[in-house]
This record gives sequence, C-alpha cells and structure tokens, in this order.
Amino acid sequence: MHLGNFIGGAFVAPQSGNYLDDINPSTEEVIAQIPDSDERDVDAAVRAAAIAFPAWSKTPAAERSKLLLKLADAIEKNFDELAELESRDSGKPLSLARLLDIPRAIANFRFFATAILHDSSDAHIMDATAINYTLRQPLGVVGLISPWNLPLYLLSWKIAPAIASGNTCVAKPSEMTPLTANRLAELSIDAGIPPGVINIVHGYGQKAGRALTTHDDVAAISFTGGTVTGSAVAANAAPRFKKLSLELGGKNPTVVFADADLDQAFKDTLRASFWNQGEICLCGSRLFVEQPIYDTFVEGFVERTKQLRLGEDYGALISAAHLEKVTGYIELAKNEGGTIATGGNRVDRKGYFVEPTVITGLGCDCRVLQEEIFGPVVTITPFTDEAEAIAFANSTRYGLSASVWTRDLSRAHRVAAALDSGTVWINTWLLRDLRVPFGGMKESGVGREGGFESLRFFTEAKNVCVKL
Ligand code: TXE
Repeated sequence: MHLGNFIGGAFVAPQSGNYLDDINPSTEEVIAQIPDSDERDVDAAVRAAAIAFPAWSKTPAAERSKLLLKLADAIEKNFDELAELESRDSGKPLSLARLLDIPRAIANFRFFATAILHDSSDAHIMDATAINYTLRQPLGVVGLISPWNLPLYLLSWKIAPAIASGNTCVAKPSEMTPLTANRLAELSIDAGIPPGVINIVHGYGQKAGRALTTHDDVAAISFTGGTVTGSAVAANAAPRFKKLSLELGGKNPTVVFADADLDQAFKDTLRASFWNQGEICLCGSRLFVEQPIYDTFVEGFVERTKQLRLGEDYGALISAAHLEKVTGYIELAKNEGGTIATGGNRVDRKGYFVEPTVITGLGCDCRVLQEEIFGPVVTITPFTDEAEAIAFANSTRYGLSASVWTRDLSRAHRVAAALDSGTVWINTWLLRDLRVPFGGMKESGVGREGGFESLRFFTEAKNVCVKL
C-alpha cells in the first residue's frame, strides 16, 4: 500500500518523493509506505484549506450537519474494514477496535453534527442603553495532531468539532498509524465533504507536525500526545499566538477503599490497567488499595491478570522502540526494589508483545510511579486512610483522570473534590459522555475539549455592542 497526502480533495505524492515504512506491530512486517512530508506539503495543505474556508464557513450549519452525518454513515458502512485496518496498524486486538475505536469515531461525527444544531450564544443587555451579543465565528484553518494509541477515535474527536463549527483543517495523524486516516479521507469524498475542508498530511512529528505548528496561516492547534511533545508544540505555537489545546499524558491513580464492591472493582480495574495494552492516556497505572483488603486484592488481581489472553484482552505495543521503553521500566522497577507479582517479560513470539505486568513493593517516589510508562504495567501500593490515599494519588506531575472505588457516598464526593484530576470516575472507568468537559490538570494538558467546550475552542468569541 502506497499512501498519498490528501490535499484539496486529491491524493498527492510528497514533494520530496520520500516515503516512510508503516509497520504492523503484531507481525513486525511493513504494511504500507507513507509520505515523509515536509513544510512544502504542509504549506500546500494549508493553502487548500484556506481556499475552502470562505465557502465552508458560510455553509449553513444544517448543511454542514448533514454532510458530517453522511460521513458517520460512511464509516459505519465500512466498519469491518476500518476495524481491521486499525488493529493491523496499531497492534490492538481486533475485538477492541470493533468495541471502542470505530464506534467512537462514528459517535464523534454524529455528536458534533447534531451539537451545532443546538448551540446558542449569549446576550448581555445594559438596561435601556445597549445590547451586547456574542458572535462565535470559526477561526479559519486549524491544525490537528493526533497520536497512535487511538488513531481514528482521536483524529475524529478533533476533525468533527473543527469542521462542524465552520473551520477547515489540516490533520497530521501519527506516522505510526496512518491507515484509518487515509481511509477517512476517501470516505469524506464519498460523503460529499467539499475539497479542502479536510486535508491530511502524513509524516514525522518533528518535520510535518512541526511545520504545522509553526505555519503562520494556521489559527489554532489541537494536539493529543505525550507531555514532552506537547511542550515542544506549545513552544512553537505560543510565539505565533495560536489558540492551543493540549491533551497530554497521564499517570492515573485507581484508589480502592476497603468497602468497595470488589467483584466490580476487579473487572473495571483490570480493564483500566490493561485495555489497549495500557496504551490509553486514561489507563489507571497506579493502584492504591486500602490496607485491610490489600493482600486479598493483590491476590485476586494477579490471578485475573494471569488469565488475560493475548490477541483478545491485550495486543502488541506500537513499536520496537516503545517495547524497549516499557521493558526498560520493568527492569527499573526491579532495580528500585519492586517485586514482579506477575508478567515482566516480552512474549516469546513475533511482534512487540509484553506480558501484562503487576508490580508491588514500590513507594510513590519511585520513578516507576512517577513516569508515564504507557504499557501493560501497573503498580499496587497499600494506603492506610483517606488522607493518605489522596496524597498518594496526587503525588505526580500529571492530573488527567482518576478512578475511586467505595460504597461510601460522602467519601466518594470528598475524594473526588480533593483529587488533582480533570476527570474522576466513581466505581467505574472510562465511562464517557461526549458532552462533558475533558482534559487534564497540571502537566496532563491545557484547556478542555468535549461537547460545547470543543465548539468554543474552535470558534472565536466576538462581542457586538448595539447602542439603543
Ligand atoms: O508520541 P508523540 P510518541 C505518551 C506516551 C508515549 C509518549 C511518546 O507516554 O510513550 O507519549 O509517544 C506528533 N511537533 N503518549 O513519541 O510524540 C507525532 O507525529 C508537532 C500519550 O509516540 O506525543 C504524532 O502525530 N507534532 C498520548 C503526535 O505528535 C509532533 C498518546 C503524538 O506523538 C512533534 C501517545 C512536534 N515537534 C503517546 N513531535 C496520550 N495522552 O494519549 C511529534 N509530533
């Protein structure tokens, strides 16, 4: 498979003529060649988006809505193929792509297609003197940069609100997972999205991604990825005064109190630990368990972890480099004095598979509890009371999400309020309502997306004051 960039409604070769290998992490085979784009390709895409902007931004919301709904239908019609592509490209189990990734991509387009029909803006009346009203206008050309862990899920989470609110976009999917973005481009033609509204440029972050964040005609950047990369994106975009939304990493706590419903807690905390082989920014990689049930919990959790099936419950890590990183942290855990309660090894077969790994015996100051590993590796640490649970949970520079397990309603609310976290789940994990604000505190990000927050991000508020 030889991919092109999608610019102005057509697939074109990169100007350099250079291509990169796209590898299937489960087989280590090259499955596609993708453009190694540079600033010339990004510039062509931005120009195509700028040409499309005047007509698209003036297209009535009802019409834009219809086109987005058609795109959602087109994704649904090609569900099997997209799930297959996503699994092959990212290493995730096919069952997970079918359960999570593709349904969510469809939902993203449907959600924002209909959200724009129900949006309204503010009016501020100054007695009998004047009326102020707020116009929310699209920004122009926006840049969207997405990662490899939930490729179509996160790309559509950005494209849908961006174009629903009248912007045109240049999207840069991860160089490691380009296939579903490429298929989305084809489907956008079938759905009748006008040329230039969605443009997709493939290639390295340092080159193509960087060119997008530094382009003078890009009004905003919405980025999801690692915290270190997010910092580079911010450093490039800020001097150019681009609007910026950053969804970054996490080192999320799962706090289990002794009164929790343990059957349910086991089910959900296992999912929170190992879904998508731990490669979800919302995964709960630090488990804290109240002392009286600590031994029972560890025993039950380890037993269940051992039963996870390769290819069904977990897949391959994204790349050889990431495999090195994850196994490096397992070694570090041993050096820091941790005990590997189960797992700890690369699976002896082709593909970048690592056994689901549970580590005990480490304190909150260890690097393994401080740094984002982004793999199937969790720690379990005991705590003695509510105050200590909160202190442990808050002891990292991240603040994306948390999951708290207790049947004590008052405690649930108290702990939720005390956690440094953009999202707190009580007695559940990854239960997502697309209307709610989503984002991170501390080094997990800047800004919120989701629901009307996304529509606000992708529009500029303009106050109009009319004297009476
Ligand atoms: O992703 P990057 P990487 C975390 C996780 C992982 C680490 C590094 O800990 O191990 O980040 O992952 C583009 N200017 N997460 O390096 O670099 C890049 O091409 C502009 C958490 O694989 O964050 C890709 O499209 N763009 C995370 C996107 O940024 C740049 C999901 C994300 O890549 C760029 C993924 C630059 N200078 C990794 N450099 C989450 N929170 O969901 C790279 N990119």
